[in-house]
Amino acid sequence: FEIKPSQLLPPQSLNHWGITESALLNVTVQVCRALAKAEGTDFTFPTQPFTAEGVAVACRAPQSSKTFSQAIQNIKFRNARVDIRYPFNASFHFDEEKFVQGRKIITEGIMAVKASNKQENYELARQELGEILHPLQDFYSHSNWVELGNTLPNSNLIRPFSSIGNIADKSRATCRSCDGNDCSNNILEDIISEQILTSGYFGVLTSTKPKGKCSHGEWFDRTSKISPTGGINKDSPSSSHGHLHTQAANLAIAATSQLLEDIRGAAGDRPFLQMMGISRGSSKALCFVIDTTKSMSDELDAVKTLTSTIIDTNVGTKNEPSVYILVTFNDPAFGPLIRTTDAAVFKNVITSLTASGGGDNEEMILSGLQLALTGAPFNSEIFLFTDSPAKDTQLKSTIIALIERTQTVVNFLITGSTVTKSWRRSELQQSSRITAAEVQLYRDLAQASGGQVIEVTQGELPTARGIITKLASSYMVTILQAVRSPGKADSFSFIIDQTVTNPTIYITGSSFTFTVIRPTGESQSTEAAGSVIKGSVSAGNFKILQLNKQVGLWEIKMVSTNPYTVKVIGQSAIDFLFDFVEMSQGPFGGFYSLETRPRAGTNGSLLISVTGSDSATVTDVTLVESLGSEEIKSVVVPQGNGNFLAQVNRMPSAEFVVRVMGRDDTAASSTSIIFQRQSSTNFRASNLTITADSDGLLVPGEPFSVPFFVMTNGRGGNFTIRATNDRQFDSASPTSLFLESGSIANGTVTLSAPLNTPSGTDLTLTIEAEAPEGADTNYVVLYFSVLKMVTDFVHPVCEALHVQSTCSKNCSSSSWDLSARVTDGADGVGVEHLSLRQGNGTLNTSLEAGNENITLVSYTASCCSPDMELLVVDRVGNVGSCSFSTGKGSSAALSGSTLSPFLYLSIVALGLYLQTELGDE
Ligand SMILES: *[C@@H]1O[C@H](CO)[C@@H](O)[C@H](O)[C@H]1NC(C)=O
Ligand SMILES: *[C@@H]1O[C@H](CO)[C@@H](O)[C@H](O)[C@H]1NC(C)=O
Ligand SMILES: *[C@@H]1O[C@H](CO)[C@@H](O)[C@H](O)[C@H]1NC(C)=O
Ligand SMILES: *[C@@H]1O[C@H](CO)[C@@H](O)[C@H](O)[C@H]1NC(C)=O
Ligand SMILES: *[C@@H]1O[C@H](CO)[C@@H](O)[C@H](O)[C@H]1NC(C)=O
Ligand SMILES: *[C@@H]1O[C@H](CO)[C@@H](O)[C@H](O)[C@H]1NC(C)=O
Ligand SMILES: *[C@@H]1O[C@H](CO)[C@@H](O)[C@H](O)[C@H]1NC(C)=O
Ligand SMILES: [Ca+2]
Ligand SMILES: [Ca+2]
Ligand SMILES: [Ca+2]
Repeated sequence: FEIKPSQLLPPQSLNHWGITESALLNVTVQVCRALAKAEGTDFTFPTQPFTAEGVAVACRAPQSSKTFSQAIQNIKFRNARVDIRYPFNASFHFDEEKFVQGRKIITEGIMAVKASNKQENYELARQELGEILHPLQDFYSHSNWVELGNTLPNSNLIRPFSSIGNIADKSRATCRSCDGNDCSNNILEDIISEQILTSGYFGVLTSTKPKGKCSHGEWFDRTSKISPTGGINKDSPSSSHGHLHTQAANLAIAATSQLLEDIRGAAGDRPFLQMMGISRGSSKALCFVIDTTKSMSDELDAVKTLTSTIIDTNVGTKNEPSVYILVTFNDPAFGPLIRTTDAAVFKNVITSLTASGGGDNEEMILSGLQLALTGAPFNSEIFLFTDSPAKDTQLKSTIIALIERTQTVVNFLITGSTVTKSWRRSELQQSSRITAAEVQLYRDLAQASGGQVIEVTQGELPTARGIITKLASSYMVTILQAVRSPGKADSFSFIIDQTVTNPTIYITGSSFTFTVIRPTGESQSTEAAGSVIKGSVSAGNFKILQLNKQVGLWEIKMVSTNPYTVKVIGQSAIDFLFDFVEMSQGPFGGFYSLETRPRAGTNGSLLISVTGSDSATVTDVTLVESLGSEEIKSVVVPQGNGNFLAQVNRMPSAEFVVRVMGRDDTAASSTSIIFQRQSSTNFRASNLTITADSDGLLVPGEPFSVPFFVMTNGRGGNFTIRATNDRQFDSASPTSLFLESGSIANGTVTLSAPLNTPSGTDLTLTIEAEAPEGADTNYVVLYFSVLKMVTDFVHPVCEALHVQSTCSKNCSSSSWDLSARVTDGADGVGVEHLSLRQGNGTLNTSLEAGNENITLVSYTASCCSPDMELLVVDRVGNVGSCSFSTGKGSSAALSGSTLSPFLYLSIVALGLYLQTELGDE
């Protein structure tokens, strides 16, 4: 299928984006419906066609619509990237009869997705998932599966070691030349009648096509110009076999749904939804990075109280974090990252923290922060507590790269700084350990991320609770954010729209005055409650002003000679997400999202999606210089499905933020909503280009190479290279590369994971290139998954031992029960979990005495629930399913081996339905 945007394709054309989105929305709806049923709550299907917003609402998780959209977007980008990265590798597209090789990519990838989900590395799971959906979908477009008359997907593409079909011999002719432009009859009759599977050859070299084989077809494919001419692809309605495009696309959607069902079976419903960015409470993670060195003894108690209170306040509410994350750091130790969805577990971890060690005054702060940035979901809000300067300042540029890449916000809560010292001289005399110059590092990092540096005394720490709770709450949106360093008088305007609640201004700095002017013209310069300001909180270097809501254009005037930051936030469902994208120069066109800084001094594009409203549109996208007032406007082109491409003639030369203006003409409101939102993250462009291949899986104990390329449009010279990974795995790479302006240099990072690294572990590798004298830097951030060789590809099986039923005509007065054995076979890795997919009876499991490889299952249900389906997953994620039933209307009492003819046992695995009559057991 195509990866070009759908507006460049003929009408009714489905591309990889649309196919992927349909299946993701479809399966997510199925999962939410099943969960609602299991929980006994109502479920209303969203209206067709499904949208992320509609599905999030049906899943009772409207607050997750942004993270859900983002998950879908990531998977789609990763899918499309396959055409950009490997346009000519036939295995990734099921071209050239590479069926076995294509299937291998899919089945290995499925194992990686399952292993990543098991470790709750959802970001990585999405990446892997996108990559394998591409070949899976291409099978239906590039092979003759549809022409063979198949109306169901080929389930064996997601199962290793099964028959994909009757694959044509290398020497067997499969096509004849097309009749002019008419290719509808070019597959040979014997191929069709004998149900032989083939696929088209594709490439710029005609010599790659063996005699008599079909071609892919269309302009880029030279092989289709030699006999047999023409092609068989169904990529779009105008392709050689375009008349079968819709059928192929629908099969691709069904096949994608089937693969997702398999992932769901292995993960379980809730974790599957988490992979999709949908959680019950808030869509946000709560992420703390805490200094546990001795000097924190006093503060640590305050930090514990603070964090415990935040956890308690939010448990069970809409603001309950989707996941809790903690990284502690000391010196020289830091980490590990602790990640849990269980508030009680998290609180225990926090309350058991103790302060000790650390030696000198400087601590491993950035190392701890690096772990948090790589382990937290994208767009998280991190809170770092310390009283010390950083020892590992060499990580600064790596941290900035990770901030830009993940669009995560980092907030520092600093006790014992000189700012607070001047406030409470006596109290801090003995505990002051951090100078203004040292705090500057934190300011730089916070500023890059759009976060705050809050300097307070230990006694003021509880005041920070409100800030944390607010920043980590659902629906929090940034409306404006600006920094002036050095400080100067300036004014900032912003729009508060109808959807925004609790509009609030955060100011950090010292010795400033402000004036806030609301749309109707009243102004206020004091923080006491008044007509403009509803209330305020101040402590240390920060001030929070809560505004009396009024819709329209506001202004804040600041006067200060010291550096300051102004941030306007509020709560609203309407928000946006975006990626820097480039158009591929490859054969298939299409966007790809940058894993690096965008190019400086040239044109650039951003793909923007509005979230939280199906009717909202983007009207203006502006790149605003962070420290100054330069603004670069873009041309906005709608792409359909709530996506907008914003193109600028030139990327800003200084740091910038992305400001989006839009409107929403909802039926509910007579006036349209005009809204303003802004990225928290500050971005930079670069004259350096750095690319790296980020594919493949890391096998523990085996060296893994990551080749990378660096190019500069700026001055040449010796460029510093830094390759950092967040797991402290052994790694080797060049430390510098010589580059002439306009030339390309290459290097390789070699990594190796220790033998005992568990499958599903994620590894984040940041490769940075820095121009001479630090004039410019660029980076590429790569995510890898560790996967031990999987040898067990067989799902567990069930065997019914005993079924007994007293079912009578009146089902509610009778019940049935079942006992069964479940095993993963002698060579299997063992059963990991069992769950009920269908049936509302009671399930009990135990291990057979003396044989831990056998799980005994007993199940009792009312005769009104005559069917049950058991899902059985082994330790590497192979999913088996067994269905049992008493049969409707069956009234015979059953016992022992006298089984009702209605009773059957079936084993369904990965879509293959195998039904076995038990009557003759
Ligand atoms: C295509 O990709 C597969 C899987 O990564 C790889 O094993 C194979 O060597 C590649 N083929 C070519 C021709 O590069
Ligand atoms: C939607 O997903 C379900 C499984 O979750 C699958 O049975 C069904 O075929 C899918 N629908 C389409 C249109 O692919
Ligand atoms: C950017 O400029 C190049 C030429 O310099 C042009 O080929 C390309 O189409 C432009 N891209 C966009 C998105 O305008
Ligand atoms: C890129 O190079 C141009 C000219 O060589 C220079 O003016 C500009 O500052 C550089 N940009 C960055 C981000 O280094
Ligand atoms: C770059 O480094 C190499 C070796 O470290 C050195 O020989 C060379 O002179 C350097 N070139 C420049 C332009 O600094
Ligand atoms: C990498 O650079 C070396 C020279 O340093 C060159 O021989 C090699 O071909 C380059 N590799 C690639 C893949 O471009
Ligand atoms: C069926 O059984 C239930 C429970 O024993 C009883 O309440 C109900 O009246 C019975 N219904 C009929 C139609 O016999
Ligand atoms: Ca310390
Ligand atoms: Ca220390
Ligand atoms: Ca197994």
